[in-house]
Amino acid sequence: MRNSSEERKIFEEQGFYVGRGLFSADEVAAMREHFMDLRAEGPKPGDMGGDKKKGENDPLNKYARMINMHNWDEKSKSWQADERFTKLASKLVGDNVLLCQTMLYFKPPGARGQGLHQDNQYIRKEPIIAAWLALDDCDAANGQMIMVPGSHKHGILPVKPADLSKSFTSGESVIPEGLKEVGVDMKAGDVLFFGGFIIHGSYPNTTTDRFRRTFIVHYYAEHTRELPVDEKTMMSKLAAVVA
Ligand SMILES: O=C(O)CCC(=O)C(=O)O
Repeated sequence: MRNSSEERKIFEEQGFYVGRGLFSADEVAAMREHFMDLRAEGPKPGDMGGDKKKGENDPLNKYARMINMHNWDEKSKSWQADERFTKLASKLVGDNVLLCQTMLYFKPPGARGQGLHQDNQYIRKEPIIAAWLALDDCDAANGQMIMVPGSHKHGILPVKPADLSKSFTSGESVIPEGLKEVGVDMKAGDVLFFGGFIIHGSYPNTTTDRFRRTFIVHYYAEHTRELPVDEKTMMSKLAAVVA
């Protein structure tokens, strides 16, 4: 096992850190079952899904992304506070962490991914840190996470429209020249930690039979500050910027 200064060095250098095997097979199986049951109950507050016009042809209409489940689901409320997330997140960010949001991506076979972005293009507080728990094994075929190492050293970057045939969200980040995308293979139970400035996202799930489910918690560092308003770097202003 690495000590905390090695973990932090890796996080600061590449912009992310993968904690391997932090959750057991039984724990992730219980989470998968719980969230599939919740999804089967019907719509939940804040669902973000597919293209309604496409009906059953867009799998995200049936498996919309859930957000802020901790507000109405006791298990999510308890899982987001798990010390395997909070202790490592605190070490990596160098401060105590406070809950920002919870999310659950189902990413069923055939689903689109999410255009590459910086979380700070959505959440205008810095620093923040995400803990992304793989509930299934993830690889290129089922739409693993894509990271752009080193992009976190470029500050907040401009946004542009995403390719909606590949992304269920409408914006993506401009990627600084010379930086390369890397896919992160993960096993169910691994946790990917990443900060608000690193460019990341995912491509479609091209399999016919494998979900790529993930439970994601974003935390604020206690010393977090507001990022200044700057329309060209804000996803919420994208329509205005491109209009
Ligand atoms: O899971 C994905 O495909 C993208 C997740 C993401 O962008 C995030 O958690 O900030």
